[in-house]
Amino acid sequence: MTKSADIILYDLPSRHRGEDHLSSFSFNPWRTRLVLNYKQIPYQTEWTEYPDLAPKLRSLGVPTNEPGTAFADYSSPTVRLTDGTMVMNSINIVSALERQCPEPTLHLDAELHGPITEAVEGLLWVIWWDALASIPRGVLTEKSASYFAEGRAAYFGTSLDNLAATRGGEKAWEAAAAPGGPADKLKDVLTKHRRDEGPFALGSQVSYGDFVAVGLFECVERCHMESYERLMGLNDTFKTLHEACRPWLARDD
Ligand SMILES: N[C@@H](CCC(=O)N[C@@H](CS)C(=O)NCC(=O)O)C(=O)O
Repeated sequence: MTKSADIILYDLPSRHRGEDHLSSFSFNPWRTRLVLNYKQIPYQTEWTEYPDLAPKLRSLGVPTNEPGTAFADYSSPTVRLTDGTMVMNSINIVSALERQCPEPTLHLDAELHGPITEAVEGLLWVIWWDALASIPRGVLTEKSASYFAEGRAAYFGTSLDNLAATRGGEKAWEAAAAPGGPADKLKDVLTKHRRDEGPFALGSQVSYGDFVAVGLFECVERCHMESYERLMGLNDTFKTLHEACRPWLARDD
């Protein structure tokens, strides 16, 4: 294995900030990028279009994802550590980075990322449809757009526009806001473990679980502003947490 000075992050490019400024958008890669930015670990981004992920990562010797753990056999985020080791899947990556660079810690031992991931995914699959439909149009480069639209349509059995029409809009936001529903569940898990005052799930200390939630907030903001405003409107905790993490969202490329 060849050593390299910096970690390499294989991330999916967005053109939503302009064709000449490719930037990160997708919620899973954002989890890893937040960790790298927070820990101030030197890294380079290798933009990898959706159709290029599998051939590139396969050629680098990465074993495929365990069935059911990702959208495809090969996924972003994947990183190449400085010793040449390739690590795929955001939870494996944060575990490796915590071992390699323990300070400042992201408190994986508090084990909040599991319940927060569950609550984030519970909310995501209610509110995601309008943002999802906008991704091939306003976010992805031409190379990824048709791959993404066709792949997701095959997976869901219908077009992204039809998903937005049937599952998106007002009824999605009503379902998200129902008492005891997905937004309440996420708010609960983001607040009930606080050890002291502060915007984070642990209170004043940021932990990896916060980055799981903020990955979603940042992704929705970058894909579909109207959905982002509605998402933030579901609970004040969400906006407070997102704003508290802005320093680690600044580097997006
Ligand atoms: N559980 C994985 C999920 C990764 C995942 O599914 N990433 C998506 C992008 S957000 C992906 O790379 N999809 C590839 C594809 O759809 O072909 C993780 O946390 O890293």
